[in-house]
Amino acid sequence: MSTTTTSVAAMADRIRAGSQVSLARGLTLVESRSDAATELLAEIWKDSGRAHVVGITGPAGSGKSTLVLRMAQEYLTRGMRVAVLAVDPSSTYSGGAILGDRIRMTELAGEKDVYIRSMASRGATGGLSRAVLDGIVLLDAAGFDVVILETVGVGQAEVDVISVAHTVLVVSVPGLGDDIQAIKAGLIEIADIHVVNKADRPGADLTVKQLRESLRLAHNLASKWDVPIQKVTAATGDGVAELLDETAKHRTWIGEHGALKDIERRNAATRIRWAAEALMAGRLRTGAPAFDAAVEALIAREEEPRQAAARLLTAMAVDPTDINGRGTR
Ligand SMILES: Nc1nc2c(ncn2[C@@H]2O[C@H](COP(=O)(O)OP(=O)(O)OP(=O)(O)O)[C@@H](O)[C@H]2O)c(=O)[nH]1
Ligand SMILES: [Mg+2]
Repeated sequence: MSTTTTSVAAMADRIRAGSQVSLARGLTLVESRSDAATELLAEIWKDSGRAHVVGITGPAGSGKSTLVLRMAQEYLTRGMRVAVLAVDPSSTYSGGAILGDRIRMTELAGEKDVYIRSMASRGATGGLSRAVLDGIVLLDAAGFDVVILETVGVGQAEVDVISVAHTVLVVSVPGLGDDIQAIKAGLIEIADIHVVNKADRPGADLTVKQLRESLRLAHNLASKWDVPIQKVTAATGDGVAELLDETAKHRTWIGEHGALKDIERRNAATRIRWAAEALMAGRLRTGAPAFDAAVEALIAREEEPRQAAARLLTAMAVDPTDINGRGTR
């Protein structure tokens, strides 16, 4: 066993035992997509799969972070451990936004049962959501009952991120114009629960009414889950306990109606596909000896491209250190 392997095993033990310092280090490894991250994930995979993953999305400034903080407080009150992964929409997260999150986070600082972390949504290599998916595995294995993902609902990448969640909350706010932002952003379909935040402002009831109307129009007969619309005021915490009740109800419902298995299958398929693609990308690149040999064989007309590809894929010996997909070897 290499020194790295030994220390990774020790790190996995400390993460399982609830060390936030080790968890933070593990998440940093996962973000850097290092070989050690691949070893850590292999160690810890079997300990994951217990947490309720809750996604929160909605327009910028709709109060998602404030709401997440309130939810975390409420989960604590209920004796549950909660982790938050805030996924920003681009690698250029504004300093102000991070500062804003930090200030609100200090209210929960020092709580051993709460862990809050920001992650860039896209790495330099576009390896975004992989790090987020892997991050969820670490948080899950660390024993958090609930893992909340916060992301701005702006594009497909963010919708992809949020779709790994078991329960998706879509946040709207009153008075941002005639249209409901969730409808404009194409978020109506992905919501398991609609949240109308800033209910202290005028127009909240109108927003609820408009959402109810569009839900009726978009009604999916295949799904029997009746999407609730919950008014909250994250600023004061009003409605947050009810929102947690609805969220728990949804988790129970998907467990009883087979939807949980569907989500797990979809996520497992995504994970395998990504891992396989990363593995192949690492092998099928200029500089990899077998690949370069195949290139020469093609030029010499000794092999046809499909034959060469099939031979390369068949010959692929699985080297787990290639799986992290950095594509640097
Ligand atoms: N009036 C009112 N303001 C709120 C409420 N909840 C949040 N806000 C305010 O809305 C602003 C944005 O809140 P955030 O929690 O940062 O919103 P966000 O959706 O996380 O924003 P981004 O992460 O930048 O997309 C802040 O000034 C909050 O104080 C609420 O219930 N009522
Ligand atoms: Mg936020």
